[in-house]
Amino acid sequence: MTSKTENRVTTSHWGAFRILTDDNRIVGTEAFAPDPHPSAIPGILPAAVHHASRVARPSIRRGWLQGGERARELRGRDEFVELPWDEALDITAAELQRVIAEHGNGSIFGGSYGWASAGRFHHALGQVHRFLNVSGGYVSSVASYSTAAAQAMVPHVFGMHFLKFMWAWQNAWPTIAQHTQTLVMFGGINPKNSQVSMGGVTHHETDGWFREFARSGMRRINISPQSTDTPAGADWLPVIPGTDTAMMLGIAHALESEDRVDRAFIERCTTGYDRFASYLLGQSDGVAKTPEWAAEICGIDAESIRKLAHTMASTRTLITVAWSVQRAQNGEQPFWMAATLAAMLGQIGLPGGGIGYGYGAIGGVGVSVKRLGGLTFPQGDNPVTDSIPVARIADMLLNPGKPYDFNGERRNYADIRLVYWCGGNPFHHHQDLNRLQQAFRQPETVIVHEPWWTATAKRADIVLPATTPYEREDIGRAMGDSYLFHMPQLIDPLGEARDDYAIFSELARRMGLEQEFTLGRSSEDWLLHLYDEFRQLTRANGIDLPDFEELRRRNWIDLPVRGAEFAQTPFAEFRDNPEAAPLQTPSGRIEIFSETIADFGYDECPGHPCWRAPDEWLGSELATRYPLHLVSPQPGDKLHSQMESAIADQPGARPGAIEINPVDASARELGDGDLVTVFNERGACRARAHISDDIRPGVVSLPTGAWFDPDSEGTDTQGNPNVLTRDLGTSRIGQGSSAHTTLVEITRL
Ligand SMILES: Nc1nc2c(c(=O)[nH]1)N[C@H]1C(S)=C(S)[C@@H](COP(=O)(O)OP(=O)(O)OC[C@H]3O[C@@H](n4cnc5c(=O)[nH]c(N)nc54)[C@H](O)[C@@H]3O)O[C@H]1N2
Ligand SMILES: Nc1nc2c(c(=O)[nH]1)N[C@H]1C(S)=C(S)[C@@H](COP(=O)(O)OP(=O)(O)OC[C@H]3O[C@@H](n4cnc5c(=O)[nH]c(N)nc54)[C@H](O)[C@@H]3O)O[C@H]1N2
Ligand SMILES: [Mo]
Repeated sequence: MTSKTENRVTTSHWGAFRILTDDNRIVGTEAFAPDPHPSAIPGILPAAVHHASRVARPSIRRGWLQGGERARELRGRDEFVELPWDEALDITAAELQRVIAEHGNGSIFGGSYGWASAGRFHHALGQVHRFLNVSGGYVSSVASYSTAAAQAMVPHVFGMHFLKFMWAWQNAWPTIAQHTQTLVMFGGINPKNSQVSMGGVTHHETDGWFREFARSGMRRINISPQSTDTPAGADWLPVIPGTDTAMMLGIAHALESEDRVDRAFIERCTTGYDRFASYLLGQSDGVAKTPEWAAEICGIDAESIRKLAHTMASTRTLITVAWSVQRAQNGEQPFWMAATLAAMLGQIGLPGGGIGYGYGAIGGVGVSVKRLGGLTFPQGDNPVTDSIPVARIADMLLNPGKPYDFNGERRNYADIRLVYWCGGNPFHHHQDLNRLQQAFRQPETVIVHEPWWTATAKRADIVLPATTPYEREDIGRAMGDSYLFHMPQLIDPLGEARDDYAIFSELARRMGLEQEFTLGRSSEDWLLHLYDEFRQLTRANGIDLPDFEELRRRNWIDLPVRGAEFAQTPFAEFRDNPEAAPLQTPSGRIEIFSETIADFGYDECPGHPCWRAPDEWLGSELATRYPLHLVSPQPGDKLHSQMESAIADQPGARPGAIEINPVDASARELGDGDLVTVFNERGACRARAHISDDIRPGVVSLPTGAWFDPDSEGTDTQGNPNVLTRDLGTSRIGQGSSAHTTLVEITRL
């Protein structure tokens, strides 16, 4: 590396930006000119990349080096010994070999969930999975914290993978702008979240589209505990968290009892409506799900529910549901019920009508691009077939061998001896962190690659310092985006940091697997190889790309794959002729009743969508002790826990701000900015009160993102909501994270 580079553009999960360097340091960032609404997130980058919290050298925990059962108890409290790379790699490779020899590859957990960083080759998860695959395999994890309940439920209802639905079967923004008259948003469409997309979003479009919707007079209805969940100007129906399904049932009842259901669509394109209707009308359980019934539960009055039903039935309506709504106990239900409601309106398959999931959750959803695929680092095959639903990590570590149910299957948790994490921060992302801390004391060894001393790195045994994207060369390219980026190396690696690929290549060599892992390729060889494959793919699509040297020179290329001409109307063919273009469900139609699900025999989820009161919500017994519902959305100023140490340095930033309604604040004699303790039976954290009318009474909001850092009493000092959230699966269908099902109390410090 030369000590000075020209200022080049790179990309990230939060979009492209220009990096200014001086003397091997990142000194600033600038917006990428073609982006109409660039994210402010890169502003923190210079401070974060060079922060004192970077892992400087390979580090191994003293108690682990000394060995012995009881040393595990010290995990998280012990000190680390810095070692030269060669020694640390020898120790790591030998430990992997020992565990494999003594317990088999089925005792290694390599699910390693997390967002890591953008870049197609140096993607930490792809790297660790390929490495563990060539080493004989690992217990993996399926689905995501984002959408596990949806990933289990949507295939039962629509006969396709949720990710396929999300990327290829949704109305694009231009279609919505042209045709939708009423946009009904459960959980909102949040511009703070659409800053981000996996692998990047170059044109931040959401705000622009919402300005357009406002200009055209589209009705926008934000059904959410926070008014800020949708760009300003929408009507706000401040629903009680966890009760969307009840509200949807109230709307459905109004449609059914006033004969506004599209019977022809129901007849032609769905199955099982009658059995659902018998529940809706109370014939099967004696409770009619009237708007009045719903109002009692969801906190939105019956008149508003009826009015909304009329509007939806008389205008082109798109119902959207945010992912957050399914990150709750029985989170499968609002996704199923919203589909049922859309089917009752009969607009599925019409442009700008029907149902959509996850608009705004990430920036790429709704963008009209031709999706090309390609540029994937091959992970190989995993000889171990065992996996867990991703959010069941603590359950698995605490309960080896124990049976559990998942989407109709009975499985048993593996007996895990070694955990390998690369590109994620479970002590930020998992629920009930005190429980996770116990769980992380179970395995014999925890290995982490990290650029920073995160809460997870601090709770590992072996910590290997990884580079950030600015310290290596890569290619950037994302779903829902038209751009291709060369991501140049801008500075030398910090400290002794190495690329994940370099670390795994060295471990593979020590384990006699170098050729299998690298295929004899250097990083640069891989980049050339992946790019070459991509060029062939684009050529087959009529797009000629320059060679890699030229891509390096140009820095970025906007591929001709974005524009209104790539927008499609999802389900149009199916709607026209369901016999000729059936869905891949057992019935070939939208399943309002699913025999498959009914046969699972789960009482929390019969064969049709239903309302089941969660264990924790404002209507539950527990609310007498913990009367505030905690929602824990994504942070607006960053991505999850990334670059947290630099954020935490900013005056007043930590502990994080918890939003609270003036009514609840005054009942607790809280002033704006007061330091508070937020607590329940699972744990406690500090926070700073932020009093606001933008949140409904009875609900408080504390974003994720802080690094868990408990004081001697166990109270997290930074404001990480996950010391409070519950660690139970959404249901036996999805077994997803139910972070939003959480009650708390707040006191002034
Ligand atoms: N309460 C509550 N909790 C939640 C949620 C919620 O709504 N409420 N949301 C959940 C969701 S949807 C998600 S996706 C998760 C997000 O949780 P995570 O994806 O675990 O969060 P990140 O902070 O993005 O973690 C990525 C880590 O990878 C590291 N990293 C970056 N680049 C590299 C690299 O090149 N190599 C290596 N080795 N490491 C790298 C970063 O420093 C960071 O520590 O949180 C979940 N947790
Ligand atoms: N800036 C930024 N953007 C991000 C991320 C980030 O870390 N930073 N993370 C990305 C990731 S990984 C994901 S998965 C997505 C997540 O995208 P989402 O899941 O859509 O977003 P959240 O921010 O978790 O929650 C959005 C809102 O849902 C509301 N909500 C909570 N519970 C309920 C409920 O029961 N009913 C209703 N109606 N509303 C409810 C809350 O008021 C909350 O503000 O965001 C992505 N975008
Ligand atoms: Mo996510």
